[in-house]
Amino acid sequence: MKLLVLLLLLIEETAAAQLRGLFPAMLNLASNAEISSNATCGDPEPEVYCKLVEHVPGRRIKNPHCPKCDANSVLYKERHPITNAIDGTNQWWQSPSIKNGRQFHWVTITLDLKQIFQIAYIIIKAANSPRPGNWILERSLDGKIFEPWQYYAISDSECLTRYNITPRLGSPTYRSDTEVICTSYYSRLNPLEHGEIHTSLINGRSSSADPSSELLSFTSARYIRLRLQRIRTLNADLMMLSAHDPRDVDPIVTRRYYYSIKDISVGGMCICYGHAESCPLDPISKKLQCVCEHNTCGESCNQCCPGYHQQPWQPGTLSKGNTCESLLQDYPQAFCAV
Ligand SMILES: [Ca+2]
Repeated sequence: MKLLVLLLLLIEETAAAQLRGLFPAMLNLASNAEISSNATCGDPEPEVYCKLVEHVPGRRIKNPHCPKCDANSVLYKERHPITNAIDGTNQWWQSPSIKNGRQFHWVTITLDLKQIFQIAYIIIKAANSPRPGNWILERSLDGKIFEPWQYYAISDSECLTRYNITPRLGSPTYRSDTEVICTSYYSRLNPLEHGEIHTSLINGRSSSADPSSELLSFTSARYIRLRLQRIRTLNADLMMLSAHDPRDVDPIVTRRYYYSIKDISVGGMCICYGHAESCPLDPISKKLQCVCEHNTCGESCNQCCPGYHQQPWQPGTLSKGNTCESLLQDYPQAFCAV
């Protein structure tokens, strides 16, 4: 009797797996990415910087200390390479301060995930500076053509003036699967250190519960780019910095303005079109590879295996397995045989 119950449960489980799509686990894809930036503090020359938090009126600290960054230092604490943004420790990346010139408002960081994934969210954590002010989060499949995922601006009015997009007020929301919004929510001055930026690409969109093909395509990326375009400054310094070349302004002011990033996490998964729940590293290709089920084949389980073409291939969804069925026997008969 017990054996029969177990057998029935097994059949039920198998049937349920046929009924719904299979999805691999979400991973932090940043930890295996290649990351690069076009500017880093202390490269090529050592430079001194000060922390903004030690210079805010009312919070003035008696003896602010202004450390040195030096990309070639033997001391790891003086080096702030971009790899610090994905190393899983509290070490951080830092950009040159605007003491070096106005051009250091514009800094680009690129992550290469080395294959195309479906990206669900990106979390960026600042280190010893406020979060970036104006910037664009972009994605690309080929590393050549980049498209925006989201715009961030110092104020709602800068969404319009800089990016020509009506600002989404308050905490970000999305009206469609592929809407690209502009938000000032994550560019606020406070906190002055260790602020976070949470960007959701799937949750909160129309078809997030059972993603549409538009949403799947919108969230597909191999390359992720952060185009930083304006450092957040204290309002008290804004006028002076707008009116003058930063190199003519007292370095006491300008050396406290730079970007810093302690961590970038990219939550995403292999694209297996709802037909694999496992996606291990292939030792030969060095890529994550879907273990296709539902009688599917192909690199992304994107076709029916030979001999299983009774119906055309369809992606598995949260509600439907869309298993490829054999030409020789159909499923009800297979279950009767068990
Ligand atoms: Ca880190």
